[in-house]
Amino acid sequence: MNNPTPNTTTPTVVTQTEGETIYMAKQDLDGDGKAETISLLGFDKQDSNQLAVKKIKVRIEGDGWNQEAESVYDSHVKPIDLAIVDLTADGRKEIALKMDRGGTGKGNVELTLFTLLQDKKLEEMKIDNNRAPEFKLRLVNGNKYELTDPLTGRYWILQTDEEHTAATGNPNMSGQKPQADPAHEWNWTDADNDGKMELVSKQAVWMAAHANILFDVQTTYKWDGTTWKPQGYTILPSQGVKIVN
Ligand SMILES: [Ca+2]
Ligand SMILES: [Ca+2]
Repeated sequence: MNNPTPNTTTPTVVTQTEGETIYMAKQDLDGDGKAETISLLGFDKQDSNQLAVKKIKVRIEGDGWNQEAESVYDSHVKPIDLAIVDLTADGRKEIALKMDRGGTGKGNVELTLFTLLQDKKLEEMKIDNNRAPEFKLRLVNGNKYELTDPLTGRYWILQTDEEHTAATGNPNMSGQKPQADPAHEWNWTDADNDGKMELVSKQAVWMAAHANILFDVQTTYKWDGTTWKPQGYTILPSQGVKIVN
């Protein structure tokens, strides 16, 4: 095994910043009764005082596993929660990481998922969450608004109190498109009791910069065997806002 290819140029070894171990655990991920070792490594730390990283690597070793997968972020993120849970109901556990991106208002939390494939492979699992809800808002009368999801045609009648109405810049809200912030919360639950987990995100929705948040939109994603697909929305009104229909 020594010097298998003499006379060739010695390959340049690129020294990478060694990742810092953030988390290590032994758990049976693939459901065969034998434990794997799971390591979570962080790269490109912001400074030495806080664990804000720009890249995360998950490594699985033992029980026939020797796999790595990574997730790269465009800004520094802090891991705030890690769960090992079978989200797709296939007997193999996913690794779910909640990452704090900072930000103003209610904050910005990103969910990063890694999944085990049948052939002892590990890969990052993407969430199809690029479509922020494109609601439309129409003044009905006074401080009542009709909120519509153009994709499904579903609508809600929102009523704002006077204080809230002033803060949102009424009457200019009518006909405008509400803005949705990135998710500030991610969770998973078997909401419809079908034995499979759904992912649930919450995003703050507002009309004018520095104005009050009108409501949180809660989006439920279902695993369809290939991807996480948004299934529908729930409106969670802020203080000073009611759903009246
Ligand atoms: Ca195992
Ligand atoms: Ca699974």
